Amino acid sequence: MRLFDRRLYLIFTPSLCTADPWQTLDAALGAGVDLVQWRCKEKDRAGFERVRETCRRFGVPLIVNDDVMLAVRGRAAGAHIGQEDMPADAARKVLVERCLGVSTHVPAQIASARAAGADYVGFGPCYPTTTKGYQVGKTPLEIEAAVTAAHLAKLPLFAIGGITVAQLPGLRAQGIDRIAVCSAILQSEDPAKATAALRRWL
Ligand code: TZP
Ligand code: MG
Repeated sequence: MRLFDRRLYLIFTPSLCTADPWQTLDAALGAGVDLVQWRCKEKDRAGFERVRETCRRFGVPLIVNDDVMLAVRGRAAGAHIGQEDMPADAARKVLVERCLGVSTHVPAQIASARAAGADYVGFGPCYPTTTKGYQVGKTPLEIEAAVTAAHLAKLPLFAIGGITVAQLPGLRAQGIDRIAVCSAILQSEDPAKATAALRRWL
């Protein structure tokens, strides 16, 4: 699946939501989130089906974090894996035509993800974030090198990690036009307003 037109990726993690997760998801989708990842470390089939139904209602693709088999059996648009998860080439074989996303942390991993059959990459953490306990982000030069690597690999790149609207001018200047976020939306007092504020830059 081609994701070149997707810009604002919500890593939907119910346990991180300040308010009701389902109201938060509805608000975010209504305000411009155009790609959603189901990231839930416990097995929650009912939650998965609810997020799938919600995404379908908004016409937005759903990607499953880590669980490649759930993505296939649950007829999601695809799966997202990290460097420590199932190898990307093995995930590619299981997913067949479904979308494969890979987390990358250094530019060299972007070409490897492409070689393994990834459809897009996440790159980060761009900024320190308590969400995953990263204390150090990337330098502007590292971000620009990742943008170049993604361009050469012809892969969409989503910047991730500690991204708020305050970083968007700088990120745009470094060539970033896609972002993935958790807390900027899930922990906002007004998720629709937060989403719209991010969306204005993308
Ligand atoms: N992968 C790299 S950083 C990160 C993930 C899942 C956390 C993103 O969350 P936030 O709250 O947008 O920093
Ligand atoms: Mg993972």
